[in-house]
Amino acid sequence: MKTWRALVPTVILLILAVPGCSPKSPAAPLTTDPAITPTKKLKTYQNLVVGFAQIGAESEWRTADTVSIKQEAERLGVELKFMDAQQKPENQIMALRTFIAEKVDVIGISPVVETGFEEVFQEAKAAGIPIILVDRFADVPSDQYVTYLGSDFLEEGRKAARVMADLTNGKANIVELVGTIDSAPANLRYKGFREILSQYPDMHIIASESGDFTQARGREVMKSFLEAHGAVINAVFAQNDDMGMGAIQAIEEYGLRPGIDIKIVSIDAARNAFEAMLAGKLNATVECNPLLGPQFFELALKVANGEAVPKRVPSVETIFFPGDAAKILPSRKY
Ligand code: GYE
Repeated sequence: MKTWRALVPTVILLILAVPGCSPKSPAAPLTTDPAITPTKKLKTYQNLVVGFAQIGAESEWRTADTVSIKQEAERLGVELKFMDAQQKPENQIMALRTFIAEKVDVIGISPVVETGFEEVFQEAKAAGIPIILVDRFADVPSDQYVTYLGSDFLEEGRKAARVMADLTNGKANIVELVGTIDSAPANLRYKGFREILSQYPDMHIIASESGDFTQARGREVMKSFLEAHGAVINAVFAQNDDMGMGAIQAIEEYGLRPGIDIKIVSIDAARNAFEAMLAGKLNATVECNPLLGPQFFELALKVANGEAVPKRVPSVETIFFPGDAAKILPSRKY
């Protein structure tokens, strides 16, 4: 910093010495030669300021996502203003207003829910600050964000249903633990799951309720499902691993064997899911990659420099089964 400051007078003198750059030469001819046209200085990671409005710490997935974003900012030397909204959209709106007032270069946000962000996104647009949607989508006009980086939630729901059909031979009374109401992953996993299920006349969703993507709520909701339907239930679709873990607890407390009496498929593929698969209590987990830090900052730098980026950047995902768990768990980062 000190060295940089010490250089400032020299830099100014040099600029003034360049013909045509002096503020005292208004009559300097315009030129199109890129070599001598003064251009806006390109941003680098070292002088990039990024505001990130995170959802909270509701799941293992989220914790891994936060670590990935913070670690990558540190590795690259990006100044990161990180805000945890504790699962409240109104906190994210406040965070965005703070980032706008602070004139950050780029804003990243994982919107808790899909709706309610238009006004504040418009404010960012008016201030000339580009927004990158990370992980979750927001239902806003497409000119209010530059790109959306994240998973294909619809396909994850379809994958979960296909696996469930295999596990139950196409005959199932399924209970569903839905994620946060009005969130992009809950909406799309719900839809994708049903899309495939419609091809199986003997697979029925007998109950569906939100467990808000947390283990504690997943356990409570599963308990109430068991109280209402008992052993009629032979399958659980948990829209994330944490709710799946909650379901496992509730099933054991009810006196049934998770993974055997009741098949369970969840989404995320976090460590807790691998451990549960090794213990024979979870039958499959569909991957949803939370390690979005590297892709996010690469996009942020491009966007800050006005480079074109695709409107949609997907993350690569697969499905894991108990047979893969022992091999994969030791190297699993989340
Ligand atoms: O599946 C869940 C988390 O938005 C994809 O949010 C994410 C979801 C993830 O709480 O565990």
